[in-house]
Amino acid sequence: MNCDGVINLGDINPFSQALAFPVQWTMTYPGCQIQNGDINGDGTTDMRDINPFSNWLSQHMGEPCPL
Ligand SMILES: [Ca+2]
Repeated sequence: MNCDGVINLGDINPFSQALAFPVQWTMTYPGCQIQNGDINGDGTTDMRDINPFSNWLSQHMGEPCPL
């Protein structure tokens, strides 16, 4: 969610920011796609992605970001 190319703890705050303040997130991470946070694949990055994000993060920690 911070577009540094790696899945790690550094994505947690940007993910939270994307949910709460998507416009601010877009300005903070220009060029990043907010859809990166659509972990459950329903087409929207929202509160329903929190638990999937947490699970996904723990399963893929340290891996290259797929997006
Ligand atoms: Ca979603």
